[in-house]
Amino acid sequence: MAVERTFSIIKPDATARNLTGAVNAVIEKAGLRIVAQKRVKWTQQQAEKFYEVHKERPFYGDLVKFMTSGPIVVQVLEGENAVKKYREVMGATDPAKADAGTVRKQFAESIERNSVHGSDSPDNANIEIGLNFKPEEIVG
Ligand code: 3AN
Repeated sequence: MAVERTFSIIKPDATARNLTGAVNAVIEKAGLRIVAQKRVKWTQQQAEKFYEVHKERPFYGDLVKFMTSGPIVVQVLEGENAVKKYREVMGATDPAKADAGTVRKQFAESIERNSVHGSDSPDNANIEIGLNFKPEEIVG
């Protein structure tokens, strides 16, 4: 199995409730290494670009508004099968459907305010990392 990287966001609902450390504890306990991390506030343009694939979905406008409503923590996570592993650590998009012990089961407020984002494929991980980090900001 190859060591892989994935892109993660700790969303505004989680930073607002001081949960950055609690989310990071779940990530690290699962064996994923946080090899880059910074706290930022996205502009509307950055959020629109990041969520472009959801442009036609009814929740797109609200999602962009939410993701620009406060600080977020963007991260690069590294480990064996990191993309799939982090999806498991996050749990289902809808926290009501998320398994026990997952980040979303423990912390998410709703399907929109669901505390974390993780890339859904290695190709998208590379794209999302490239949108948010310079290569020298990632220290593996
Ligand atoms: P995931 O984040 O689990 O990959 P996606 O990619 O389908 O889920 O959705 C991206 C984000 O859009 C979600 N994290 C969530 O914040 C929001 N979202 C998805 N589905 C809905 C929905 N039905 N209503 C409101 N927001 C949604």
